[in-house]
Amino acid sequence: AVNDSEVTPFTVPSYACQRRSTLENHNAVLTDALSLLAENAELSDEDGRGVAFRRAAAVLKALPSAVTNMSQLTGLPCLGGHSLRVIKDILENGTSSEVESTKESERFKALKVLTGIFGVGSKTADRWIREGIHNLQQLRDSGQTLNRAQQAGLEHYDDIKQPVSLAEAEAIRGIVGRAVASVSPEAQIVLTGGFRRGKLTGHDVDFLITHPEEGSEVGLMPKLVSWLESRVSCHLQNVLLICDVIFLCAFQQERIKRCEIKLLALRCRITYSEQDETTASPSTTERRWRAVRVDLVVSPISQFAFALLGWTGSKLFERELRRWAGHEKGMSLSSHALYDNKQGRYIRASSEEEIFAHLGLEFIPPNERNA
Ligand code: TTP
Ligand code: MN
Ligand code: MN
Ligand code: MN
Repeated sequence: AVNDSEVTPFTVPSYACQRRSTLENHNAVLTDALSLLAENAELSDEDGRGVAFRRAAAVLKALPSAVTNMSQLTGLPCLGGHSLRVIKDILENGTSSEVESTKESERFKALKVLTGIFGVGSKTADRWIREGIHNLQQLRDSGQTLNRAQQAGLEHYDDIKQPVSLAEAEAIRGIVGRAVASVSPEAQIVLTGGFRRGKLTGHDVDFLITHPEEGSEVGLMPKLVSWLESRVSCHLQNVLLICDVIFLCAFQQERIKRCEIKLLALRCRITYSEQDETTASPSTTERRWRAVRVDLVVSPISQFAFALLGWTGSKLFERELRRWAGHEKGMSLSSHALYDNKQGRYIRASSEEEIFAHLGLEFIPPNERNA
């Protein structure tokens, strides 16, 4: 047994954007538990509590080794009483009774299933639960009016739930890239979100599109979506991808900010033709059709660096960057701009590195933003 006096407490800076968080996590049991409580709080519209659990989990993710003793946590930031009780419970008993009872609660299970439908948020799910709807079958039988997004979300529920692999993301990158090139040859496209941070799976595929000439990005999104809607098929290296847009939701055009966002799902059939090494003849692995969630963002080049930083995530890393900017630097950071509140002016930046420098932060590369 380790004597308390021999334990060296860990130290980490208090903002997640000051830390390097890789995908390696030595405290997954603890962070899974805290993340579940965060999710439950968020689904119950208790965002403050949700963030507190997310911050606590992020501190544990940043530790260089597994926590074995509560005294190692002395002086660490963002660990409130509630999070510490959960950690203590797990270190002492192997599980946390609060986490276990939350996981098993009918309400949590129903909220998870219902908000898993694209286009259904916690408010709608809560209303349905109060009307006795706890699962997809009860929803189908209830005669509730669903909007188009929700209907499609319900229809493709299993596909949308299934994680997207890196290979699928790259195949979709190929087809969206071809679509972009054909509607605007000079436009550029980058993969953002979790895949840019080095994750091997995701719940969707996120793309950011821009044009080197300011203003030439205007009108690109509708053309791009029409191209995708026209049910195209194309061969890209060893991948045949047939896609059409099966639903297009939550269209958001921020006119003033000159940035367009579309959340959609593509129906994809990805056929990998691999050279069979033993027989030297091509063998084909065909996948069935599936729906994949895709987020498309078009940004003017003047905002590109801010959009790239804002859409790479993680969500907590982004939140912490904005908190740092506001609380420590008197600045407002968004996916469009950085504003200096004291000087009353916008600060330009053409790369992520420049934004970190303006914020007085050491540059953290995407694969270390997995807070
Ligand atoms: P997500 O796609 O939700 O998350 P992810 O890619 O990190 O994880 P997963 O692999 O599960 O898909 O969000 C990607 C980033 O986009 C994240 O940093 C949050 C950010 N974002 C929005 O989701 N909505 C917005 O309106 C803006 C401006 C940014
Ligand atoms: Mn994503
Ligand atoms: Mn996610
Ligand atoms: Mn996304």
